[in-house]
Amino acid sequence: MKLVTVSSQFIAIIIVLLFSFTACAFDDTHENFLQCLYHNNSTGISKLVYTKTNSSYSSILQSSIQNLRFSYNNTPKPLVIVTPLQPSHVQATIICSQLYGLQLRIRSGGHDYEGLSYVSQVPFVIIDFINYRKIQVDVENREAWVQVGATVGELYYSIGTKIKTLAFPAGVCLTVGVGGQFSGGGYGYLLRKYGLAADNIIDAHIVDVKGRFLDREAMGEDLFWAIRGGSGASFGVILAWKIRLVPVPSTVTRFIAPRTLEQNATKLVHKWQSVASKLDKNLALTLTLKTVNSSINKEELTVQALFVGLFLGGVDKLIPLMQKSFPELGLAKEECTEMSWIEFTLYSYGYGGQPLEVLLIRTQANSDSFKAKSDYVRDPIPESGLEGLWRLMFEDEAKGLFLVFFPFGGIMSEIPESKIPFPHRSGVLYQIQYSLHWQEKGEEIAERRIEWMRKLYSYMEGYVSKSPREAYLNYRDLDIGVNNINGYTSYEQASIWGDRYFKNNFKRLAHVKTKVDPLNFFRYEQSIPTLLSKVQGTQIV
Ligand SMILES: Cc1cc2nc3c(=O)[nH]c(=O)nc-3n(C[C@H](O)[C@H](O)[C@H](O)COP(=O)(O)OP(=O)(O)OC[C@H]3O[C@@H](n4cnc5c(N)ncnc54)[C@H](O)[C@@H]3O)c2cc1C
Ligand SMILES: *[C@@H]1O[C@H](CO)[C@@H](O)[C@H](O)[C@H]1NC(C)=O
Ligand SMILES: *[C@@H]1O[C@H](CO)[C@@H](O)[C@H](O)[C@H]1NC(C)=O
Ligand SMILES: *[C@@H]1O[C@H](CO)[C@@H](O)[C@H](O)[C@H]1NC(C)=O
Ligand SMILES: *[C@@H]1O[C@H](CO)[C@@H](O)[C@H](O)[C@H]1NC(C)=O
Ligand SMILES: CC(=O)N[C@H]1CO[C@H](CO)[C@@H](O)[C@@H]1O
Repeated sequence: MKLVTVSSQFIAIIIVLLFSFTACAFDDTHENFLQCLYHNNSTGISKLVYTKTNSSYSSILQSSIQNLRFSYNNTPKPLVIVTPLQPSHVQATIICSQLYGLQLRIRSGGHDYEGLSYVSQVPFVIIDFINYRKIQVDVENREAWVQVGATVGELYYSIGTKIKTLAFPAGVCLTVGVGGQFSGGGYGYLLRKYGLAADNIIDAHIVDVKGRFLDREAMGEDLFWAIRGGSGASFGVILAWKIRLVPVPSTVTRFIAPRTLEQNATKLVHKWQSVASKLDKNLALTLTLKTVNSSINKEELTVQALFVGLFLGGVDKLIPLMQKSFPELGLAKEECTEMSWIEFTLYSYGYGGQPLEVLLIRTQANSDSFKAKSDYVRDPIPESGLEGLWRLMFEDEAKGLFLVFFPFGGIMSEIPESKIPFPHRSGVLYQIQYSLHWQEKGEEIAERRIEWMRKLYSYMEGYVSKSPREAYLNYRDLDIGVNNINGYTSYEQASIWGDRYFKNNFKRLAHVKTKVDPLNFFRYEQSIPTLLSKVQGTQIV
C-alpha cells in the first residue's frame, strides 16, 4: 500500500485555527463543528457526515452495536457520526472536535463490551470506520495491509481465497473489527503456536492528536509498542495495520467432544487444567462450559464441558498425541474432522460447511444483551472449587451463562511480558471468559443480571490470579475501575484497573500517553492517564 502523504498546508491551517479559537466558547457547538469540518479540507466529507436530522443516522449508529443493552432510547447518542474514506477525513474530525470541545469516540467493529466506541456521557462525535476496510494481501512476502474497519472474517476471507496455507492468529468471532481487536491483543486457536494478533503486527498508520498521519517510522517505537495491546483510542486514531501472515498446513483437524457431569466432566476439567497449556504447540484444546438438560434425569440440569480442539496436522497424528497427554478424555476418531484452516474458521463460528462468503457477513447472527468478565488461572482450581462453580451455574439467574477456558502456554510462555503491553504470558495456564446473555429489554433486568455476574466474579476470586487479579483488555469490564468522567484522573486512580490489564506495562503506557497526548484529548472511561499532575504541565513521575 502506498503511504498517503498529508498536506502540510492542511496542518498549517489547522494550527492557525487552534490558536485563534477558544474551545467550548459557543452554544451551537455542533453547528460550528460541522462548519469546521466542511470548510477545512472538506474533500467530499459532507457526504460522509450524519447528524440526528439525517434519515440514515439511526441505521448507521445501530449498524454495529453488538450489545443491545447500549441501544436503549435513553443511551447517550453522538451529535455527529463521520464515516471517513481517507485519512484527511479523520484528520479534520480530530482537529475540529478539539476546537469545539467535543469528545471523540472511535468505532471499528463496535464489539466493545461496555459500548465505549459509541456511547459517552459528554457531548461526542463518532468516527465510524464502516467504509474504511480495504485489505491487501501480499502472498509472496507473507504480509498484508488491513484497514481498521475490516472484520476478522473479511481478513480471513481475503487470505483464504488467495492461499490455503497462510493464516493470521486473530479471533474466533468473525464480526469483530480489526481496529479494536488488534489494539487490545486479539487471540484465537493459533495463540499457542503464533501468539496474539498484536504480536504479529509489523507496521501501522495512525493519526495523532495534532492531526499528523504517522507510520511506524514516523510515530517511533514507543507509540508503536503502545498501540499493540495497550489500546488504540488512548493514543490516536489507527487507520491500518500491516501484519505478518503465518504458515498453516493444508490439512488441520477439528475435534469436538462434549462431556457432562455424568460423564465425569468434573474430573476431566480438573485434569485439563494441568494438561492444556503443556500440549504440543500445534494443538489448542479449549473448553466451553454451560448448563444443559440432563439426558438421564430430564427434569435436571447438568454441566456440559465441551472440549473443542484444533490440531495443525492430520487426525492420524492427533489421536496418539491425545492418547499420550490426555487419555482420560478418550477422544474418538469419530469426534475429529479434517479440513483446511479457512474451513475451520467457519466451523468455529457456527458456519460449518457453508461457502466462504459467509465470512463477509458483518452482523452477528443473534445479537442480545450481555455482560462479560475475564480471569487468568495460574494454579489449577481444585475439584471442590469447580463443584462450587457448577452450583452457581445451576442458579436461575445463571440462565444464558457461557464460560470459555482458553489454554495458554506454547509461544505465549516464551514471549517476554514487556514485549508489547499485553502482559498475561508465562505461568498462565488458561484464560477464562465469563459471559451472561439475555434477551429481555430494560435497565432493571440488566442491573439484576450484572449483579449476578459480580457474585460469580467474587466467588472465583480465591481461584484465579492475584495481586493484581489480571483481566483482558478486549473483554472490557468497567466494574474493575474507571476514570472520572469530567476532569482529572490521577495515575494512581487509574492504576486500580490499569494494573490488571497491563501489570508492569501500565507505567510505560502512561509515559507514552504523556508524550503523545499530554492534554488528554483522547480520553474515555478506561483511557490511559498521563503522568502530569492536576496543575497541567507539571510532570509528577
Ligand atoms: C461476540 C464476540 C466475540 C469475541 N471474540 C473474541 C476472540 O475470539 N478473541 C479476542 O481476542 N477477542 C474477542 N472479542 C473481543 C474483541 O476483540 C474486542 O471487543 C475488540 O475490542 C472489539 O473490536 P471492535 O473494533 O469490533 O470494537 P470497537 O467497539 O469498535 O472498538 C473497541 C475499542 O477499541 C477502540 N478502537 C476501535 N477502533 C479503533 C481505531 N481505529 N483506532 C483507535 N481505537 C480504536 C474503540 O474506541 C474501543 O475503545 C469478542 C467480542 C465479541 C463481542
Ligand atoms: C485535503 O486533503 C486532500 C486529500 O488528502 C489533499 O489532497 C489536499 O491537499 C488537502 N487540502 C488542504 C487544503 O489541506
Ligand atoms: C444524510 O447524510 C448523507 C451523508 O452525509 C447525505 O448524503 C444525505 O443526503 C443525508 N440525508 C438527509 C435526508 O439529510
Ligand atoms: C468415570 O470415572 C470412573 C472412575 O473414576 C470410571 O469407572 C467410569 O467409567 C467413568 N465414566 C465415564 C462415562 O467415562
Ligand atoms: C430443558 O428442559 C426444559 C423443560 O424441562 C425445556 O423447556 C428446555 O427447552 C430444555 N432445554 C434444552 C436446551 O433442551
Ligand atoms: C480555510 C478554511 O476554510 N477555514 C475555515 C475553517 O472553518 C472555520 C469554521 O469553523 C471557518 O471560520 C474558517 O474560515
